[in-house]
Amino acid sequence: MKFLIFLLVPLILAGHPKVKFRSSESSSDSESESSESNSGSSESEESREHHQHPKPPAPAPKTPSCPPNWRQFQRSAGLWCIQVFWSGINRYDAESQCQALGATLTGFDSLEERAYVQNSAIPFLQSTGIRAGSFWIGLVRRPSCYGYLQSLQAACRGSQGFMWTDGVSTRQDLMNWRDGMPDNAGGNQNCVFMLCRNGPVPINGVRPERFDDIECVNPPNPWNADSQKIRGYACGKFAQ
Ligand SMILES: [Ca+2]
Repeated sequence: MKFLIFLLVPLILAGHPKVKFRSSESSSDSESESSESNSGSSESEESREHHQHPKPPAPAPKTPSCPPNWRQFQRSAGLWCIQVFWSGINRYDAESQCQALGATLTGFDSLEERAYVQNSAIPFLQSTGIRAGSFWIGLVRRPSCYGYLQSLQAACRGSQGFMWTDGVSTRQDLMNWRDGMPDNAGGNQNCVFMLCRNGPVPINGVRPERFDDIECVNPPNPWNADSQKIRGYACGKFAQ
């Protein structure tokens, strides 16, 4: 009988829920220990890897700036760079030259930008003995205002008929027309240049920073030949 009890007690205990529970708890503990031990091993691998291949320091954020010889201006959309070039080319070629430099013919977002183009012209005019000349800028007639009769429509009169082409400038009040302009004389004056001069006294009515609407290619020089002659163009682009 004692022998039977000795055999039965372990069998009963094995079927007891408490025994099963403890067995499961113990298994869970061992899994958890195993998982912790794995995680510890993974950390040490990472740290070993870190020692073997140190990450390079993150580069400092680059502050946008203008290339040498480009003057920078703060626009609300970002830092804008302007440079004036000397050449008697037509408006389309001037735009291509600007684009080759990652720029475009510049419009104006401030009085300072406009004055800068005029002032940049002075050394060139002084060095050549020319008293006045004209420079392409990023301003054209709106296509909906092409043609002499169309340009007389109310929506096309004065500055309303023109748009800046640099993709940023919007201010109509900076369109500084020469007296009597824009006039679309001949009905094909779809581009605009800015008159620049060397010297404080108006020369044949040419005042600095004044605009005239003019043919985009081979503009005629009916009078004031020097002032009407294309001497250059002004490019603009965002600082990088
Ligand atoms: Ca004109």
